[in-house]
Amino acid sequence: MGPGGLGLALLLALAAPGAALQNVTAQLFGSEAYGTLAAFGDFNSDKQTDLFVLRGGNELIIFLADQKEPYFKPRVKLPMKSLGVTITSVVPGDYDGDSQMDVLLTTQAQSHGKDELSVFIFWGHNQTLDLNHKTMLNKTFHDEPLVMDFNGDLIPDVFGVTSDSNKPQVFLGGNLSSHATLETPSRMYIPHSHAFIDLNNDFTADLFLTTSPDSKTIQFETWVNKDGNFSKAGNTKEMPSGVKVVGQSVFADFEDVI
Ligand SMILES: *[C@@H]1O[C@H](CO)[C@@H](O)[C@H](O)[C@H]1NC(C)=O
Ligand SMILES: *[C@@H]1O[C@H](CO)[C@@H](O)[C@H](O)[C@H]1NC(C)=O
Ligand SMILES: *[C@@H]1O[C@H](CO)[C@@H](O)[C@H](O)[C@H]1NC(C)=O
Ligand SMILES: *[C@@H]1O[C@H](CO)[C@@H](O)[C@H](O)[C@H]1NC(C)=O
Ligand SMILES: *[C@@H]1O[C@H](CO)[C@@H](O)[C@H](O)[C@H]1NC(C)=O
Ligand SMILES: [Ca+2]
Ligand SMILES: [Ca+2]
Repeated sequence: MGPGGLGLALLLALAAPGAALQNVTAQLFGSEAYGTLAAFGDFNSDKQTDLFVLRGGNELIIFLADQKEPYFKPRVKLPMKSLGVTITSVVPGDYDGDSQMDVLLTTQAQSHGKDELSVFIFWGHNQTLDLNHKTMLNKTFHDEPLVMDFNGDLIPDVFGVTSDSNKPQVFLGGNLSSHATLETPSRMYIPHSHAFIDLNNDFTADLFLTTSPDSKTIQFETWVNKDGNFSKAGNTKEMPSGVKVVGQSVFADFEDVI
C-alpha cells in the first residue's frame, strides 16, 4: 500500500453489543495518532500484531502492541529523510530466515522519475532496525515488486521486472542473488496485478500475471508451480472487450464467502 491512504485517526472499534461505534483512537495511539498505516506484522515476536506507519513519506515508525494504554506505542523509528527518498511500500517479513522480522521498503528517489524504484531490506536485530544495517538490491524496478516465496524454502523472495531487462527477475531471500525467471515473451503490465495464489487446487501457490503485448492491451497468464518450477498453463487470456480499467485486481474465494 502506498502513502496517501487513510490516516490513523479513522480506527474505530465496536463497543458493547447494541451500542454505537465508539472512537478508540485515543486509547490506541494517545497523542501519536498521525501518519499512514502501511502494513501489519508481529515485529517483536510477542504474538501481537504491530503496526507499520509512514510519516511524511520518508519515515517508518513501528507501533508495538502493548498491554497498557495507549495500546500501540511508537517504539522503532527509521528516518530516511537524509537519504532523499520517498517510501512507496512496506513489506515486513523474515528475508534471511534468522527468525527476526525484517522490513522491505521500496523507495523512489526524489531526483528520479516515477519508474525507478529501489528496494531496501532493513535487517531486524534485537527487535529494532538500524539505518546502517541494510541491504539494497542491486537493481531498480519499473514497478512495485511482488514479494512471494518463489522457491518454496519458506523465505520470502522478491519478484519483478528490473530496469535492465524486460524479463522478470527473482531475488531469492537469504543471499538475495538475482535470477532471470519465467521464459515469457510478454512484458509485464504496469501497474501490475500479479498474484501468488493457488489456482489449480494442489495447495501450492501459483503465479497469476498481468502482461501486456503493447502498452494498451492487458492479458492474463497463469503459471503453475510444480516444486518451485513454474510453467505456463493454458493460453494467455485477453482482457474482455468493453471493460474499463479502474484499478488493480483483488482475489478472493467468492464461492466460499458468499
Ligand atoms: C477520534 O478521536 C481522535 C483522538 O481523540 C480525534 O482526533 C478524532 O477527531 C476523533 N474522530 C472522530 C470521527 O470523532
Ligand atoms: C537488546 O536491546 C536491549 C534494549 O532494548 C538491550 O538492553 C540489550 O542489551 C540488547 N541486546 C543486544 C545483544 O544488543
Ligand atoms: C543463493 O541462495 C540460493 C537459494 O538458497 C542458492 O540456490 C544459490 O546458489 C545461492 N547463491 C550464492 C551466490 O550463494
Ligand atoms: C551486486 O552486484 C555486485 C557486482 O555486480 C555483486 O558483487 C554483489 O554481490 C551484488 N549484491 C547482491 C546483494 O546481489
Ligand atoms: C522445470 O520444468 C521444465 C519444463 O517443464 C523442465 O524442463 C525442468 O527440468 C524442470 N526443472 C526442475 C528442477 O524440475
Ligand atoms: Ca530476519
Ligand atoms: Ca524463498
